[in-house]
Amino acid sequence: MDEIFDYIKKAVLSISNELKFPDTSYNQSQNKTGDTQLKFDVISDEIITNTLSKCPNIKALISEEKDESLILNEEATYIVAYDPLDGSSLMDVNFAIGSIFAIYEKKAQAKCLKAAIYSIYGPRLELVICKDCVNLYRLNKENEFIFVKKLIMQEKGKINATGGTQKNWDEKHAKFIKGLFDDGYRLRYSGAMVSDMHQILCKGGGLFSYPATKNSVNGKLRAFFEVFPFAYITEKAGGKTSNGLNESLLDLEFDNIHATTPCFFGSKYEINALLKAYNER
Ligand code: AHM
Ligand code: MG
Repeated sequence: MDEIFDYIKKAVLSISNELKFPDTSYNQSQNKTGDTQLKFDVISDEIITNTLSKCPNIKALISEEKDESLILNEEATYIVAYDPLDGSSLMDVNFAIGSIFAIYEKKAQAKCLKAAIYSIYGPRLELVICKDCVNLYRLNKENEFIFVKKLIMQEKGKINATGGTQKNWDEKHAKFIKGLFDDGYRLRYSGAMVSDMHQILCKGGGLFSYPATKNSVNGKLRAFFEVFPFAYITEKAGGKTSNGLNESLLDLEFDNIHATTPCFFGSKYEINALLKAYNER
C-alpha cells in the first residue's frame, strides 16, 4: 500500500506544477455524470493514469472522468478510484481545489476500502493520507511531503457547509439546516468538496452536506470517488456519516461505478441531529 501512496504523491506533485500555468478552457466532451469537462480535468486524469499505471500493485483504476474501469494487472490486489480534479469549475476564480483517491482491496465497495487520500492545491500543496488515522502532510522546499499533524474531529463543530440549490431542497432538509444556523453555526461553503471537507477536518468539526434535491433525487456527489473516501476519512477522524437514513455511508453498496448518493459528513453531534430531524414524523 505504501508504494501506491508514493505513486499518488508523484501524481499530485505533477498536477500541482501543471496548475500553476493551466489551460482553463472547456473541452467539447462530457463525463459520465454529464459535467462538461475542462481541459484540465482531462490533463489531471491523464497524469494520474500515466503515473499509477507504473505501479505493479494496482489491479484497476476507476476515474470520474472515464466511462469504464481501466484494468492494469489482474493479479494485483488494489483498485484505485479517483476524482482527478474535484472543484475544477472553481479554477477560473483561483479557489483551492484537489484530487481524491480511494483504495479498495479486491473489490470496489465501501466495505473493501483500505485507505483514502486527498490533495489540496491551494497556496500550499497539502496531502491527507488516511489508513488507520488521518495524517496531514505539507510539501516542503525540497519537494517532500512532511508530516504536520493528525486530524481529529471533536464531538461538535461550528461550521455548516451546505450544498445543493436551496430552492430544490425539501422542507425537512431546509428546516434542519435553518436549525443549525439558529444554533449559531456559521456558513462556510466554497463549492469544492476537498476544500470544504478539509476546513471541517482541520478546524475539528462541523457538517458538510450534499442532500437529495428535487432535481437530483440521488444527490450529486459520486459514491466511489468522493463520498466513500471522505466517509472513510471522517469516520477515522472520529466523526460520523450518513445518507440521511443510515448510520454510516460506508454501509452503502452500488453496482454502477458512477452512482451518486445524498451524503452528510460531520461531528457526531451534527449527524445525530440530522438523523433525528430526518426521521421525525
Ligand atoms: P466536480 O467533481 O465536478 O468538481 O463536482 C463536485 C463538486 C464538489 O466538489 C462540490 O461539493 C459540489 O460539486 C458543489 O456543487 P454545487 O455547486 O451544486 O453546490
Ligand atoms: Mg468531484
